[in-house]
Amino acid sequence: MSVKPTVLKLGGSVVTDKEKTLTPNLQAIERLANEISRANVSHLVLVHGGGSFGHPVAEQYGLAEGYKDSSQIIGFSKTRQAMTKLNKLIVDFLISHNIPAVEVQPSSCVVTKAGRIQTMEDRPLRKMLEMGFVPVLYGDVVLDSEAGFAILSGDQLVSSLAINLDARRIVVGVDVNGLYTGDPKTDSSARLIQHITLEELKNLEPLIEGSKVTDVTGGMLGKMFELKPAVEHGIQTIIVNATELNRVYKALKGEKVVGTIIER
Ligand code: IP8
Repeated sequence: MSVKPTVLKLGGSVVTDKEKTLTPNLQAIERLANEISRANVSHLVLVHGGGSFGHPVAEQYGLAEGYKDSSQIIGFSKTRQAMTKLNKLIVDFLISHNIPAVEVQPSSCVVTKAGRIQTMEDRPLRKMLEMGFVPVLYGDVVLDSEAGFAILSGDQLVSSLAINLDARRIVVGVDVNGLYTGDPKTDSSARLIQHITLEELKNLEPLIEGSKVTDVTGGMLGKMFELKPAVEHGIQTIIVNATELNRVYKALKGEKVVGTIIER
């Protein structure tokens, strides 16, 4: 591809209300559609998380453990449907801001093996980018060659897409300011890391894990695990707070912004 694409991830905690099942955060989606439109990035791929759409249904049917019995089959359909609803909503907002967004359904082009992407038919997606469309993918429940099915996180998808498309930059929009040295909610000495290399991250991991911190950093470490291969590939990755006005806009434009830059 002649122009290197940017991959933007919008976390489920940003685009939905995680406390209320099947509830989108319409205000946030509208604001972000506006920021994405103003940033006017050429060659953009968007990936969003499941939040209160995919996760509760997938959990109800134990889909993360793979196929165990036929009662889960309807759960697969319901999870897919919940994700499609959220995706449609996001795509609608993007289109209303004149962004040529097109849904790309991960479960129709990805097969995983033990939860990791084994194959992905990305030719339509590449052609879409070439033609100026903005493909919109999401964390999804997908078919798995060993487990029957698996939950494919948006983060794994982001990393894999960024590597395969040789992306210029990954922007990860979450509901905290970035990566901290501890849990900022319980540890007043925790500070935001503005810039970190993979080597530095390795040294920091035991410290963070050892401190048994909650979701904020724990979730962030899980993210790091998925994003590492893309960073190793040389793709600059920035984590920003997508619940704050203009952080995603600035990150997309490559402007200075509060957040954590991760580099090789
Ligand atoms: O929110 C998971 O995607 P994530 C999607 O990016 C489902 O982890 C279906 C639970």
